[in-house]
Amino acid sequence: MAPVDRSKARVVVERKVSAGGVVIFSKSFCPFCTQVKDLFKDLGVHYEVVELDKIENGSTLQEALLDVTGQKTVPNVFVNKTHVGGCDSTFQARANGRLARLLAEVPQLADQSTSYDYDLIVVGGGSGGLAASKEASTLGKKVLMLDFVVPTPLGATWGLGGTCVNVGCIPKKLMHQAALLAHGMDDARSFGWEFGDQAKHNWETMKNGIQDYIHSLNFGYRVALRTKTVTYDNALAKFIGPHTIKATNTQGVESTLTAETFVLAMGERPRYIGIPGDKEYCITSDDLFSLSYCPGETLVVGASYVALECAGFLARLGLSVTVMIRSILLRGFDQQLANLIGDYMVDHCGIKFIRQFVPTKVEQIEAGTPGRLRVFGKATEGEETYMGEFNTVLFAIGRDACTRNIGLDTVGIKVNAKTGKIPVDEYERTNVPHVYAIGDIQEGRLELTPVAIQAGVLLAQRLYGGSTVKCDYLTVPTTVFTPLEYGCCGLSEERAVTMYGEDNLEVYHSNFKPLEWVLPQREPTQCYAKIICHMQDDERVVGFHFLGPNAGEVTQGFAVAMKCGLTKTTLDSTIGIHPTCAEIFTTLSVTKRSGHTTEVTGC
Ligand code: FAD
Ligand code: NA7
Repeated sequence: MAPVDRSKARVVVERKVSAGGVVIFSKSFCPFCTQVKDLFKDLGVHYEVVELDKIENGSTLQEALLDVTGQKTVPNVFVNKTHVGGCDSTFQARANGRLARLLAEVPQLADQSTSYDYDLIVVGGGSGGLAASKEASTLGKKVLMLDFVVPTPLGATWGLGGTCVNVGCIPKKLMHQAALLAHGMDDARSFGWEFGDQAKHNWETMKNGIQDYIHSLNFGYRVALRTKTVTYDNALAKFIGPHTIKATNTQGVESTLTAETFVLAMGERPRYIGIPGDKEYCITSDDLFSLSYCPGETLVVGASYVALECAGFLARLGLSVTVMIRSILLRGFDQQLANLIGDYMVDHCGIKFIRQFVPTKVEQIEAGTPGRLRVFGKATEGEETYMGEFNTVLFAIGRDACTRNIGLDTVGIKVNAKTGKIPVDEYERTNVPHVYAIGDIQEGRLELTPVAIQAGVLLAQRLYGGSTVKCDYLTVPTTVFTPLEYGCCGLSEERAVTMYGEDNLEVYHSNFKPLEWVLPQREPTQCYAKIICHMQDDERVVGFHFLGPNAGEVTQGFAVAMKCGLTKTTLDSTIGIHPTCAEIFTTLSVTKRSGHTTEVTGC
């Protein structure tokens, strides 16, 4: 470079900066400059460096930098034409996400897609991650999926497939089935079956059968990924740059991988309450389904669906079960139905409820399989008190999104500080343009397997298949697999009243008696059906609630109808299938407003 005066040097500086990208004015011997260069290297970001001590006009350029930026020292860093500053400012920008945002706007980085290792890296191999990976690969993209399970405090771990397959829906439904069989055996005698007095349940046989099935699913997912040519690595992912991930495998071996686009699908893990003894002696659903011994007398802490489902099947397997409830049952669900479920669990399953209590301390009396634990608790407004002895304490008090300590701040991805969830828009976009989030880590969305799968498939189709179809998060059906199952779709009565006002709603309801219950003489008042209709909208069904056998099977079809705009008139004109439980919805005539009885009459 020929000698220049200060004003010309200023033009040189401005021209370099206006070219965009990352420009570092540096001195080759300066350790702070080295730190900044290393940072961009780690981030996998290309940068242009001007070593002021190595060029003829270095000192004049440094004067010009002072004119342009007010900073004379080096390093002096610009990203995408924006002045970032020196070493401290650059690291600060990295920590607070400003750097990630600026880098995301650098066009030349986006253009470097061919130099990335993968088109797409998916973090998490559960319901959402598997679906997105396979679909993206089918659409011709080079995909890497990373999945890693951090063992529970008691050491439980599992294979590919995420929560649903290993420690969620699948083992839960199979244990629920074991419980239903117990009930079926009680009923069988009324239908003429004769067998010995004592039916005995073997936990180990059930657990082994379920675990064998899960292992076959783990294997099936690996094969499916191979068939779809998705590269799979059993490794923990951590962002170290906007497009760069460090993957640490089970042997502790690290690799650095880059991709143009990322889909985050890390799911959630059970929360611990943070009282003495919780992590040492207590279990969560992550431990329960692979527990090598029968849990014995169990205290379940929590009142949401995971807590009540586990309490339900353990009780029906013959165990003494107590549920400690902080406030209400099934927050977010229709409270009338939630309380009917609770009544049934107490009256017909022998489950004890301790209401308005929280645990404060768990002590081990003796180790064993199971051992014995002493539990202390307190009324939500009271002093600590001794609650009793149990073999097992199961916490089901919510789940935390796996979004912490994995470098999301490095990329500048916004996370709700309170919930740990990632806010996304209707296209599953995070605040960082090339990073998407699906499944349980999304803020404000239903935490259900089919929701994660649907979002994953549709996202891949939009990214790589030219589709514009978005995931419809409304009117999602679900079922709580408590001993008496509860299926619902749309709004709870409370929510409907808040949204539309009580006067604008007509609620139709009825008890019903499954024919299968007649011979065993089970009480007819327990099963219940309710629909909530919006009067001004042609009595459109905005809430559907079913408490009875096979609730999932019943609810699924009605959910389809609701998507098609189901109205009360359509239900009335539909001919039922007799004799079934679901037919009750074709004959609902009693409104809540009327106050008339909902008792079952006739067949
Ligand atoms: P997950 O399936 O949780 O998968 C996330 C994966 O990412 C995990 O394997 C995790 O270990 C991995 N991971 C996390 N961090 C990293 C990282 N940094 N690097 C690499 N890998 C990482 N839903 C239903 O629809 N029906 C049910 O009946 C039902 N029952 C349930 C019962 C229980 C007891 C529980 C706990 C859940 C249940 N669910 C049910 C919910 C369902 O399991 C979840 O909604 C679903 O699994 C969410 O899928 P996901 O892809 O978001 O996450
Ligand atoms: P949820 O749905 O978050 O519910 C948590 C339950 O635990 C709920 O009943 C809470 O009572 C109770 N809770 C929360 N914190 C405490 C403390 N500190 N002490 C006592 N009780 C407490 O959690 P789940 O695990 O059942 O399900 C989470 C997701 O996992 C679900 O959506 C599925 O996708 C699977 P509260 O009503 O707040 O008083």
